[in-house]
Amino acid sequence: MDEDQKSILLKASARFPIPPGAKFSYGTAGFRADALVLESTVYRAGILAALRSLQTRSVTGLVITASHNKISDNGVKIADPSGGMLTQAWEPFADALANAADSNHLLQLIIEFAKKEGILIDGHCRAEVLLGRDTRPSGESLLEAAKQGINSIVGSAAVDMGILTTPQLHWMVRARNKGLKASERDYFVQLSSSFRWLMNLVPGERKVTGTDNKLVVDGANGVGGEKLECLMNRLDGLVIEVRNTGKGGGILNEGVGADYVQKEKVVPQEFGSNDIGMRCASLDGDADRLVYFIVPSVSSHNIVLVDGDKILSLFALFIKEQLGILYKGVDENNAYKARLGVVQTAYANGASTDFLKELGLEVVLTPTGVKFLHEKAAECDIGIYFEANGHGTILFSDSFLSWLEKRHNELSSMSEGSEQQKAAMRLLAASKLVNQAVGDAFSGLLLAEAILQNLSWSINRWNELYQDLPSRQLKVKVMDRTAVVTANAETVVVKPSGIQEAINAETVKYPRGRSFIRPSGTEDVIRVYAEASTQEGADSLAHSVAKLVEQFLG
Ligand code: NG1
Ligand code: ZN
Repeated sequence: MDEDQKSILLKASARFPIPPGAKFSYGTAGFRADALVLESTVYRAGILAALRSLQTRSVTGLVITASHNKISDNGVKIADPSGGMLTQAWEPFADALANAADSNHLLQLIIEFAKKEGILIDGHCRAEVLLGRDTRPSGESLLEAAKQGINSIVGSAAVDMGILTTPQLHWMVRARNKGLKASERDYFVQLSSSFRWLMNLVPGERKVTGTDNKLVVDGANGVGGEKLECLMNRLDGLVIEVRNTGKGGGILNEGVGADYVQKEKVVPQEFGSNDIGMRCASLDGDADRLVYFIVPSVSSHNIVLVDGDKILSLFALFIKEQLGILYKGVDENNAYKARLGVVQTAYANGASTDFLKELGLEVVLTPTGVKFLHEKAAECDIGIYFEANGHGTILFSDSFLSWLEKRHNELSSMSEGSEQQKAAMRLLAASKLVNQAVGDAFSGLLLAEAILQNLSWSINRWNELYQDLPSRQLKVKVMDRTAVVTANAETVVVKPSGIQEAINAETVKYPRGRSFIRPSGTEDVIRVYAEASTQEGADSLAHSVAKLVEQFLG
């Protein structure tokens, strides 16, 4: 690194001192904290995104969002050249950068890391980072900090893509590195055209009109609400009414949004008796999560939740059915043996895992955080992953897609209009519709809608795929959440010693009881999950386990 570069870094970073006593961790999905303490972290994340771009000679991304967290929080995460999350190998460096005590330490860290990773910071190689942010009021100034971080590495360009959903930014990074069109308009065109393609394959007698093609969406008063309004104008065969767009004075994620609906299982604001029986859905604050719900009656504030597990089950069922049609009568030796797999976390409802296994699917559990699920799903030809909270997508391998395209062309010339050819088309259209960079509430929503219409299913029929086991989630504030260490995809606590045995002793008291604890990666709490054959049982088990957490860690 030459002297000019050193002095640029020292001068610029001095403008973003780390707040006294602060400790940052890259966590489940990037850095998150109260927006007031985040400037230095975002500035440093800008440097990191530029270095990753230099190393890979590809475009990277940086998004300013705190997703489902409260409006006063914010966060920053990096998109790798694939469009997925930052490679886990760089997370320790991200932590070290964010916590460097001053400009000199920061410079030293960068020099050492660049040497170790073989990154040439000489001003000759170009780096490019795409930037996006959600609608939080703190977003604009934090984005400025990110730009200054990127510009502190000579030869780097920060390209501000404006206000975007998190999945839009990831999609753009992926598209840019694949040499494809990557504007916001291109994103909307890809989603709406592949949706139209799938809808054109709905059997004639099943085409629905009227209220059945209407969906009411809770936009969480965030970026998703306003972007969905742009997307819906391009859609045929689906009427969307968006509420909680953020324009009506509601507050981001407050009494609204996918996290609130999934965790509290109650009607979000602006929904009520007029929506009884309607197909409703909620996005989270940056539109990478999606859950569906039904308002069952006037008397109750509770909803019937159709969560990420049920979205995954619907997708798995549909893909399996289409593959079955496609392979019918095909000589086994000539068919491409596509490996279809599903990935969940310990938060998946036990009834969903049973259902998927009964379908004959391979189910894998990973720790919480889509970076882990995505990695596992990518090992399959068709890998479907979802967290119960509605974050997930479907990944198609390149080799499967090239076989599918070839097969589709053969079928089109031999038996145009046959069921097999249509199945190939549906799978191709689905692969173009789903966001293969990260989970995306919009592409998930369009695929769910198209599948429901292809199957001619109501949301009630979908909900009846299986009955969720009653569950309860609680949070416990403790002195030091890092004192809890887990293993086996977070299903077992190995530290502090003795607590797992105590949890087991509680769990066996409940029919179909299951419970686990883990430290949150995005909030300063220990999360408790419990499941049992009755709601009273799940509640009581969760409270007993929460007490154990207080006893062992309080
Ligand atoms: P933490 O706070 O680590 O539990 C939460 C979600 C994750 C994931 C991240 C990122 C739950 C129980 N946890 O993580 O699944 O979505 O946020 O947004 O929903
Ligand atoms: Zn989110």
